[in-house]
Amino acid sequence: MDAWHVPTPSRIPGDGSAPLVAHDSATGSLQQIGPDAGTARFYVCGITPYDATHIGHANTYLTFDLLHRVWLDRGLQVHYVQNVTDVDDPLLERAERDGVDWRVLAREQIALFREDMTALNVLPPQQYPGATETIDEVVALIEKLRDLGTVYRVDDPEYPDYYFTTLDAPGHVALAGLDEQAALATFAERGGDPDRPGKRHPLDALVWRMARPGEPSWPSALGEGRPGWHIECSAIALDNLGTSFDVQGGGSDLIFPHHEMSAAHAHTVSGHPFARHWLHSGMVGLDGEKMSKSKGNLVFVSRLRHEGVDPAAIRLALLAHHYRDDWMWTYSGLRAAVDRLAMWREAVHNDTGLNADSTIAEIRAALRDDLDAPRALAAVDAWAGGSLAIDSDDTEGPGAMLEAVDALLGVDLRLGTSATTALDWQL
Ligand code: 5CA
Ligand code: ZN
Repeated sequence: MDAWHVPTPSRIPGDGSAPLVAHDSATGSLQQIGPDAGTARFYVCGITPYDATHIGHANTYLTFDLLHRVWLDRGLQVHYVQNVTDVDDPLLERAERDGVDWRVLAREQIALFREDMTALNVLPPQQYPGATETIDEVVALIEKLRDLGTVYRVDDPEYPDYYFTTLDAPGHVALAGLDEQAALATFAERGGDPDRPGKRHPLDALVWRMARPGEPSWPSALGEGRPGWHIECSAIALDNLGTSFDVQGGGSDLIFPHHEMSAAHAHTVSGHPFARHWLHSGMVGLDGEKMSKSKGNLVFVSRLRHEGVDPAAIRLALLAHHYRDDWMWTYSGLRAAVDRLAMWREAVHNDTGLNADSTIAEIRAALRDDLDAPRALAAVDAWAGGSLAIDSDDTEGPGAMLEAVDALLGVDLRLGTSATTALDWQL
């Protein structure tokens, strides 16, 4: 399906060649992320289209937008793929609860997500496929895994679903490093079915679910059914990016089982590592708990936008936190971002301004150091404060900083782009 449109930023002057070092979840250490020349390839797990786009989602896609912008600043080509889980149990359950057609729910939520991503100035993926558009690729992948002896059918005469032998598969790597007890508990919490009778091992992952009455299904050589969740991302990434692409990304709630299982499917079938590195963003919460669809403690980007909050302020409120931290959304944080945005705008539109070169170099350095956005923001704060304080003709205009903040941080400092007020209801 179509993604959304945000223009690729123009290259800014100065030296952007330094590599990016970031925390790789697979090794637990800082690693160089991306090649030194050519094309950087990455896959980020997209939404399951209901309750979108909440601030936690936005934080995750913004994290990978920073990665994207650093790669572009290095002069690399970037190949970015994101999926949409447009058929899966949670989506079907929500559609059933609300008495709407699951396809209509998905379509509306994807449209809203596109609007939110555009407003937040998040650069789009080149491919944006849905699970429902990838059925043939999923089926072909499962058939190959079955030929390798790593997929079997559960012993259930009514619904002999297909499962992947996670722990025994040659391409399984313990990405999350969990012991079996912890893995079982997390698997059960995050959509797994450890207790399903007929499985060979409780951690085996569903790859093809046979059709049930009232559920969507597709005819296939495996029988009429629909894809499991993890195999969807393996198939979409392999099909569009090939093997051993630079990064698989998502929120830290996806490390296990989702990323470990997707990687195991793909590695087993190809004999090559799925991704070279895994990056994960922290979880955003509200009132002391992780923001999640199941708890319903959600703050929506679209609601804030409709209340008149400038999307650039939402972006700054998120960038004020390091991407790996877990943190709680607060309206005082949003207020601080609104104030910061106003100060930055005033500084870039001042007739005078400090030379921006060293600040731009510091933004670049901060982002290359494990995507340290708070450090980059502090550098711009210092520049803006200094620029507003001086009264001298011996200065430069605002152009360089305006372009750098747009290209590297994705924050639009042009005047009159949208409202920055209307927060009084919460503050
Ligand atoms: N469709 C799957 C991935 S294939 C999925 O997890 N969808 S989702 O809608 O539940 O989440 C979309 C993305 O937002 C995922 O990368 C997830 O890790 C991230 N995410 C979900 N909740 C939060 C949160 N509270 N804070 C930060 N990121 C979150
Ligand atoms: Zn995924």
